Amino acid sequence: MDITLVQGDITTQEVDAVVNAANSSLLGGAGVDGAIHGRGGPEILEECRRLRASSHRGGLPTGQAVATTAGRLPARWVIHTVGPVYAPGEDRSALLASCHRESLRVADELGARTVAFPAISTGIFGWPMADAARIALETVSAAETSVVEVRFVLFDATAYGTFNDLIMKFARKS
Ligand code: AR6
Repeated sequence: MDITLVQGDITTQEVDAVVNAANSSLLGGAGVDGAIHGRGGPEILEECRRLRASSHRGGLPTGQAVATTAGRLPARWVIHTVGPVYAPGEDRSALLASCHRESLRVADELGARTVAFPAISTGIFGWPMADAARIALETVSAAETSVVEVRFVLFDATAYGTFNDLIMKFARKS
């Protein structure tokens, strides 16, 4: 699997699936979630509401993932996952790793070969970028998946730089 990095907006990515940093309600929010629903249009929310009325009555638990249409986005699917809120006194890294693993598992079920991830939990949920980048890159590199490209889409130059520095370190070690 290739791991690639781009700086930009995840809603413009031409990939099979984009991962949404959602919340348990699945009914939208700010940040990436707001951008995906805003640009993808109402079909995504309609499908989220159907999930809430059927398989996901209690919402989507942290660390899990579920797919919907991508509406008007260039992608075919949105894979919604719920990252953990950062808590300095508690190690929630396993949940952040699980978001990445579960999103790739759902991608495999869909037959998605190219998947774009945002830096889950690093915005409103407050996770420090360098630590989130390490967890994301380690988890994705170790995943057994048929996905051929995982593209991390970083919103700003600082986030891009943080991911890029880590990728370089990984490359030097291997
Ligand atoms: N494309 C790529 N990255 C983006 C974009 C974009 N269009 N917009 C923001 N980012 P966040 P979280 C970056 O807050 O921390 C929502 O309300 C952003 O700079 O979107 O997991 C949900 O409904 C940051 O680095 O997600 C939840 O309630 C990263 O994406 C909550 O926020 C993630 O920031 C989830 O919080």
